[in-house]
Amino acid sequence: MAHTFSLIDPIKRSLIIHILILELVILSFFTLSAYAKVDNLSKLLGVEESKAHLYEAKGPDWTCLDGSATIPYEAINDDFCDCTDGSDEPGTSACPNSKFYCRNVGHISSFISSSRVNDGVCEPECCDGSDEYDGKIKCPNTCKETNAEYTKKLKELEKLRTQGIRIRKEYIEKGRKIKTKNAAELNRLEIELRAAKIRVKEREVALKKIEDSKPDTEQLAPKGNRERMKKLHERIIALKGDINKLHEQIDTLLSILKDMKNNHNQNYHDMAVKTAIKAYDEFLEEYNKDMETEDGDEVEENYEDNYDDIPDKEKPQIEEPSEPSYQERFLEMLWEIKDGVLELFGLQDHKSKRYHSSSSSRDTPKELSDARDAFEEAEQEQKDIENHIDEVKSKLSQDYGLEYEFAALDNECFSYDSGEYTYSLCMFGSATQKSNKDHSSTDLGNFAKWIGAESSNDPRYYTRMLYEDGARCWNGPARSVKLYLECGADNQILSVSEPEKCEYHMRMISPAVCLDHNNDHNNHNTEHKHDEL
Ligand code: MAN
Repeated sequence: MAHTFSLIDPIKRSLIIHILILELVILSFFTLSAYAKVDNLSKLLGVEESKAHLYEAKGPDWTCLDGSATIPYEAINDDFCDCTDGSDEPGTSACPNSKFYCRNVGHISSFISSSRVNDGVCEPECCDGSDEYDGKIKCPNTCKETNAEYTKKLKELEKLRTQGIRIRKEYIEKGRKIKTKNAAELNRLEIELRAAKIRVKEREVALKKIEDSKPDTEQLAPKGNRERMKKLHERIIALKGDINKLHEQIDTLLSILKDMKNNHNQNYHDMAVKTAIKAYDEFLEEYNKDMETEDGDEVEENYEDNYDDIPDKEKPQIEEPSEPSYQERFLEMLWEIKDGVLELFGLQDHKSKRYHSSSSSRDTPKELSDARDAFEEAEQEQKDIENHIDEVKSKLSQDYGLEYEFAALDNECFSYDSGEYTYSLCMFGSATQKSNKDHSSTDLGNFAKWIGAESSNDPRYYTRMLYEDGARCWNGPARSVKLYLECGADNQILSVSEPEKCEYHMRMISPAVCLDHNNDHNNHNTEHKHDEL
């Protein structure tokens, strides 16, 4: 090689030497500037643009952003955690609490936990691939594609929002009509109520007049006895049906308690469970004894027959009821047990209709009984109107949202199948959880209030509903539901979870919450808001 080189003429040789020197100078210049660049970059690795100035070298030392320590400037991003806030290691995974910033040029920048830096996984949040820079794997820059997909999704969402806004306007219109209709209905009912009250008064006077003109003895005509017997007979058959139903319900409750006794966790010394099992054992002993002797107390089968077919002499004699009979007391007791047990298990949503002996079917002459019926009918009419008025008033006082948009959804029910349960929720009504296995239903509560924000002037106020006072949880609170509403083109429950025992969260989309931000009209201070009727 040296030999070959020596053969080149001196001018050419000197030219080659100059070129080589020049190349060396250029190369070392670029190498040095690249080093400087890498070095500078490495200090800024994982730092967001707005905080870059905090990482500028202002001397040999650098102070952690929380002031917890002063370290050599070189120690930034040296893969060793020096600051308690992790601010010295924004670009490495050395500090457990620091965040790595992905610039994601061409898409939206984001942060990931620094522990995910150089972990061998291309994080989807870092479409620029900057989270994996140690060379172990290569993450391609997908920001262009990610952004195109994101923009497409945004457009679809925007389309749904536009649809939602349009439907919400329809809801508002519907709400306005419902409000007007209810107000008119209330007016009409109040007029009807005045007329009904007059009718009651009139019929009361007419009845009194007839009652005053009849001697007491006439009020118990023998011919009425047959009627009364017939009614009693029908009543006994109905009561027998009630008894059978109660037996079935007692059997259901006993099987629930039996399951609890057999399947409860014996290692978990829950006093409430132990007490319940003890009470169950005691009850069972008494109950079995009662059941053995019960056969004799059965209502005779021939009561099922048509009363008119029973020969007169076999018909029981009528006596005026004084003290409640054994049967009445027994039934009363059974109803109380049933109410108590159902209440204990949170299954009681309304008080059962109790058996009450009635004296309204006294034997009366036709004129008197007609007058009494007419009076009772008028009284019932008045009560019905009053109940109807209460219903309409409660609807009129319901908070149906910023622009009455939720009135259109009043009593609309939606459900969601989670696999184990089917959840149902009726707007402004009740929520339930139904087992997909045994179809037993659990009350999750009734609508109580809006809880999206402190004040109803805040637009978020009408984005969250609370349903409460559901069936009590075993050793826990009464069940309740928080319904989170998001804008969507239709009404749909998207998910149900139970983050705390017996406290359920439902996510739902609805056009009712699609506010048109370009239109001030549906911002908080609207003219329609809560105008009193
Ligand atoms: C039932 C359901 C559950 C709830 C438990 C509490 O199984 O209502 O959602 O967690 O009761 O015991």
